[in-house]
Amino acid sequence: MNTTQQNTSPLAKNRLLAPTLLGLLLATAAPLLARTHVVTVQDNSFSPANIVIEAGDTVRWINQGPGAHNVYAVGKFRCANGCDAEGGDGNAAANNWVAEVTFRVPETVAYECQPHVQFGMVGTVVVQTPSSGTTHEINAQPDNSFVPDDLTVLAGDVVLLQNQGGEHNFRTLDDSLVCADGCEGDGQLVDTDPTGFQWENYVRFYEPGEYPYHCANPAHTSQTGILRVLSDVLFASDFE
Ligand SMILES: [Cu+2]
Repeated sequence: MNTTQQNTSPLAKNRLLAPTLLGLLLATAAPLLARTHVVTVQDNSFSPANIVIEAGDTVRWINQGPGAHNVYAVGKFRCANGCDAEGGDGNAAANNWVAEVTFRVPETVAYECQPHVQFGMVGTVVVQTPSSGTTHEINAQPDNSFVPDDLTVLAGDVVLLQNQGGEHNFRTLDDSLVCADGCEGDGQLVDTDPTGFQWENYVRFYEPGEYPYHCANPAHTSQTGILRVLSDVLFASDFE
């Protein structure tokens, strides 16, 4: 999914800048890049066992064994060599697997390693409402529209996609982002088909570009919109 994971691409734009300015930009951009949080998995604990993130962030578990471990949250995800929800193998395994789950909703998620829960191998992910950067909203409406249907944000900003009523989803033209009750590619059990559930998803957009989107409900063919993500280093072109 190219909307949340390409954290390194903004750096490429900075390559030609003077070192001092580059350092300044990197220092400024650093909080926007720290959107993947690493948890080490090792006999028989998670480290850190409790992690606080913002909705839209990703947790990456890295298994260092040597026992066979996995990460499992009832009704949400089960991952080791990939996540079950996406055709991966969530069975506990001893190899050096790396698994990622993205969280879209403020909530506290408790998880465990299935074979070692009785040894206290448990953890929590505390997902908070995003407070860094600016948060915008796109609302799927009961009248089968999106409000606003033309939104401009800066790279690094958050957009709260939410359903205010009616059977909707949110789907970009290039399928890079498909969301309803969760978003595709998050590693979680999600339902991305149009639904009347009052879904909400926080999405942080890193990649500048234009993202036309629509609701995939066949009865809502005119329910469309466009999201424009501007580079947050526009002035960099003056130095190249
Ligand atoms: Cu719709």
